[in-house]
Amino acid sequence: TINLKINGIAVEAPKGSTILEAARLAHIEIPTLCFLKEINEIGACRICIVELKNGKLVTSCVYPAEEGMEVYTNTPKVLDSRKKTLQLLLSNHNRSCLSCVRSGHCELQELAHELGVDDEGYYDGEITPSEIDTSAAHMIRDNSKCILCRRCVAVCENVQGIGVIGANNRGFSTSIGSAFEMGLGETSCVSCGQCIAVCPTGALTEKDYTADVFAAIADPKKHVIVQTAPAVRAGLGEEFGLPIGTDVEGKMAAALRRLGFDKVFDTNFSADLTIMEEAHEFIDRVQNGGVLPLITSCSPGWVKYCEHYFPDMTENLSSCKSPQQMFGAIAKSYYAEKAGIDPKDIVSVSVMPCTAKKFEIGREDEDANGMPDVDISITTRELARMIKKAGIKFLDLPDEEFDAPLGLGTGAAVIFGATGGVMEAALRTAVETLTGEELPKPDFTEVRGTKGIKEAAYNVAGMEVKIAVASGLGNARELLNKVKSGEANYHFIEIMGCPGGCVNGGGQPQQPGYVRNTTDIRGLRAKVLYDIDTANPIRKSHENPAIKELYATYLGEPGSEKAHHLLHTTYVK
Ligand code: HC1
Repeated sequence: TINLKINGIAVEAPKGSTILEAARLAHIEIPTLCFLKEINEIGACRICIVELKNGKLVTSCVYPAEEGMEVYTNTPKVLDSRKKTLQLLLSNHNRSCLSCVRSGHCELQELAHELGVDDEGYYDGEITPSEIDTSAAHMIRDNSKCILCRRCVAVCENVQGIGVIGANNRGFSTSIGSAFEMGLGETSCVSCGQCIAVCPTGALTEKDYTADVFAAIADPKKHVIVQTAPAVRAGLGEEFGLPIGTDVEGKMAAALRRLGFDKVFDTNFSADLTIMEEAHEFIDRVQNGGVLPLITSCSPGWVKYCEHYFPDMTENLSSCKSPQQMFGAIAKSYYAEKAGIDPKDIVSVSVMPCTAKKFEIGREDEDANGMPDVDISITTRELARMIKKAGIKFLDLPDEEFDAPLGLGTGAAVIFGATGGVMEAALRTAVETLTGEELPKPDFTEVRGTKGIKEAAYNVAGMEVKIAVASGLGNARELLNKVKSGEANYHFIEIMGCPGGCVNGGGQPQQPGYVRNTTDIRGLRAKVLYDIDTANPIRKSHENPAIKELYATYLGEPGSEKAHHLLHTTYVK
């Protein structure tokens, strides 16, 4: 360790700490803007400036804490420097805070309050000309609100390994965008939305479809149903001030009912259905010499990535649609028939922690009933916006249940939202199917946890089954390159596009940089899902009574012709 003084207080910090980290040990949070730990450590924005004993100003996010150092974080010189930095940013910023979707939880706005920026008109003048990019299916870039912190560039390049955005031009004309000023929709962006998740301002936002949902609900001719992804219940509460890692499943169901949805269903139902189909597909490929490893296909960012970057591996992708899409296909066939509703009158809405789901609903071969399986996909953030707009007092709501039958899901389904969860759910069903015996306990703990790549091997009915799990596309690339080179060999792989899985999806509540840098957000949210799993009396997809009935009365067996028509899809190379 090393010993230093921060604002006159003695601090002992681990060797290798930055001043920012050492200050945290003294319970002082130095403001940051561009800094994202291990992702964007460029010391560029200079908001985190501190003063050394010799009067020198240094950027604390990258400057090493040293033995005997004396650091001051709040001198007039420091505060003045931070304010000037902020004023420079604000002088080239579209300050339409009243209408900005990030107002109230914008990191720039928060700093402006903290640092006492008091004359907004002072910053009037020329700002770098920019156009709003709406070309992508899932998001909007408004560079008039960009502060060039480069967090989006770093997460796209360093975490996802994609790199479709970067800085164009120089000086006052600098802007973030794609090469040759192409629209994002023209690039090989996979719609994961991790750039939105890290953006400190309103420069990057999902395409908002909340008005379409309100309009559908208000239309008396429409039967509007909603499904909620596993991970949404683990994130939504943050939008209402609850601590990260709060389970709001019951309040969420209550809120959706009060918003006016005709039926409040759950993607967990169709996650169980996905397991039935995917476990069957896995066993079939193993027993009949099919293409292995089988790779999961429920994460649309990952599927698009596979198509763009590993096109020779699309045959490894499971032909199963994602749970979102399976839900939609079943809602407009089985459910419509059962309820006596013309599927044309159904508006199928999904609430997802994901922005790529907005892209997925428009993919080819996702329209089993001659119409889109899902009509509108909104993010966790958009749902929160709707609840607030409707004046629903979320925190005061009682806990309510989902509606039957498409609201019934098992513990296996809810863990889909955390990396490793799909694999664990599939193993619970595949192992029992292959052995014909009940598992002594359904937990496959080797595939849990937020590590980027996980591996395990299981002896199943005399066969060694090797599996791997990767989350985040940088990790996916690493894993797949090993598979391609022959360095690693597996039977079954789970890949999720976002690091940590859907709990950390691009549509989840945005947490500011200082929280992201200090909190295991994905771990806390994942714990919610594992706790729900443990508490559920039914923890295996094949034991879901609503799924059993669906097969018994409608689909026949997993992999049947009808199941194939409704629940499976195709990929482009
Ligand atoms: Fe996911 Fe999935 S787990 S992809 O992460 O397979 O988005 O939560 O809904 O479809 O079930 C997302 C989450 C979600 C699907 C399921």
